[in-house]
Amino acid sequence: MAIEVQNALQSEEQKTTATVDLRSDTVTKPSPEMRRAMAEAEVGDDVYGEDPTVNRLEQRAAEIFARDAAIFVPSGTMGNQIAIKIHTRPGQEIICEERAHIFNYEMAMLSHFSGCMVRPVHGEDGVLTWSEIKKRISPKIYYRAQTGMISLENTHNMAGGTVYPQELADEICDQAHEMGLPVHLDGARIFNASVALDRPVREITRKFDSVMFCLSKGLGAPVGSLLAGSRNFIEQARVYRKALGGGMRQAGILASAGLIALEQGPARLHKDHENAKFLAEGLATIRGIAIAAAKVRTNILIFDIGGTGMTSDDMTRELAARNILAAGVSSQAIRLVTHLDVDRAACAHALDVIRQICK
Ligand code: TLP
Repeated sequence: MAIEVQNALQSEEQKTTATVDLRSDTVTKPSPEMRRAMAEAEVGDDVYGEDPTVNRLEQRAAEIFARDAAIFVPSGTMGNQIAIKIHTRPGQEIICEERAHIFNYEMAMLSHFSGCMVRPVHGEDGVLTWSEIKKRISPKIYYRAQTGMISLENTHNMAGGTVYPQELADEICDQAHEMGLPVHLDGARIFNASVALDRPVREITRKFDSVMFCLSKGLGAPVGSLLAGSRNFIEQARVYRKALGGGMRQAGILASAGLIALEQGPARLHKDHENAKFLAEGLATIRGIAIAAAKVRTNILIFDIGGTGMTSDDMTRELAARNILAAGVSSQAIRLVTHLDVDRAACAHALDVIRQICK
């Protein structure tokens, strides 16, 4: 067969093969049920507190997390940054793991908006222990910047979706509170942690002063996150959300999809975890790829491709040309995230393509 014809056929085949998007669980599209709910949502002006659907979502989130109150925010970033603003004063330090989202992917907003600095700590698999944190807490001396808060991330995204052992998280909260330090939880994927630990979110988050979680990741909503905490904390959060331009008016259209995500999303996350495990175990058998498959417990996996001789740019480009989308997280590491729009067959296909590319 002439090369041109072969190429044309190949590219035709590529066009017809559905794209498998493993870049993030943020890429999910709203289900038909969500779209219907959005079209029919009862709405009002949420800046006046008059959107019944937003109010219902906030109430349900507060109930599920056993908190006084919760507030709907457009993004996880805004939820985290509002919490940081409330917990700290300018000139203070925030202790978090060195790969934390608040430190690396939130546009240095904790310095810009809250006037704080990060005191990063390395934790094996992204998990901090009190003994490591304790060493980084500033002594109470007037000429040292004071520690303002601690922030943990569960699951830990850039450590590969790792889960906090509950006793470690509890100990950090208890000890920090003894010293008068608040602890925030970046729980963007806390429902994934809850499934992995087989414990309800209210239980695994109860000692934190504030919790942010996302509807728009594994739970499948198109937009939105919630910040939960005490009544006083949420009252302050409302002020800062408005200040940041997050007062969203008839946001019930978004909250209606969020309610479906919150009520129905968690029950299917175990499938994403099984698919991630399947991918990790498959990847571990490919020469040149290194991954600790046994550590993959939720929907994120990060693998090293140093042994293939390719950079992550090379590999993601090769994959994209075959309709598999993956994200490079460093020059030699690639992240895959499973979610409700990729099933087992799609994962098996992605694995085959990666295997071919590595040959
Ligand atoms: N994470 C995104 C990217 O920003 C990296 C992703 O694709 O995983 N906390 C954690 C742990 C997150 O992973 C993210 C988003 C956020 C906060 C921020 O959420 P959004 O994107 O809604 O601002």
